[in-house]
Amino acid sequence: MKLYGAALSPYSARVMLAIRAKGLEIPLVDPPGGQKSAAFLALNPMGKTPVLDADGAVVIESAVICEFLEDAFPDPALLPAQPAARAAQRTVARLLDLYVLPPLLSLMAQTGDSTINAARLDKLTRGLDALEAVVSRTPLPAPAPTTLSLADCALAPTLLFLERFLPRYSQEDLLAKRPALAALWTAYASHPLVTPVAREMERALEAFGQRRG
Ligand SMILES: N[C@@H](CCC(=O)N[C@@H](CS)C(=O)NCC(=O)O)C(=O)O
Repeated sequence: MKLYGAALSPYSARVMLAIRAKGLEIPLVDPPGGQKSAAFLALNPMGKTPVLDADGAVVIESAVICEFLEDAFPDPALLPAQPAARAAQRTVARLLDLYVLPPLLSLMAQTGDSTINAARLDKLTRGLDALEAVVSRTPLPAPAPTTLSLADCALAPTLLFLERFLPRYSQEDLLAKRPALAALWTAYASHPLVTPVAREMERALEAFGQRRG
C-alpha cells in the first residue's frame, strides 16, 4: 500500500497519524506526475490528496481513508465501541472537514483583499466556536501515548496549523479564546505519535516558504 499526499497537508497528516496509531507501515509518496496529471486524475478525479492505493483498491477523501483503515485493520481500534461515542468522534471530524479546514486553508492562501480575508476569518471563527462547543459538551478521552482516536488524528494537524502556522497570516490567537481546544492542543503537542508528524509538517512549511521566496 502507499499513500499519495504531501507532508504539509493536514488531510495527509490525519491519515499518516491513523496509519502510525495502527502500527502500519504505509509510505507517504508524491502523486505520480503531480496532482493534476492524467495518471493522478485517474485515481482521484478531484485531483486532491490524500489518496490511498490499497493494493489495487483506490480510496479517496481523508475521512473515508481513515474509516477504511479502521475497517481493514480493526486492531488497535481508533473508534470507541459505543454508538454515541463513535458519533461524537465522527462529529468532530465532520465539523473540521466542513467548517474549519476549508476557511483555515483559504485564509493561508491570502488574497491581499482584506474584505475576502475578513470573511474567511469570520467563517473559521464560527467553525471553531461550533467545535469548541461540541468538545466541551462531549469531551474526547485523553489519548494514551501509544494511540490516538480518529477524532484526534483529524484534530491534531488542524490545531497545529492554528497554533503554529496561522499566526503568520493573522493576528488573532484563535486557540486562546477556546479552552477546550487549547487543552487538546497541549495534549497533542507532546504526544509521541503527533510530534514526528508535526516536525514533518513544519519542515514542509519551511520548504514551501523558501520556494515562495
Ligand atoms: N476533502 C478532501 C480535501 C483534500 C484537500 O483539499 N487536499 C488539498 C491538499 S491540503 C489538495 O489536494 N488541494 C489541491 C486542489 O484542491 O487542487 C479530503 O479530506 O481528502
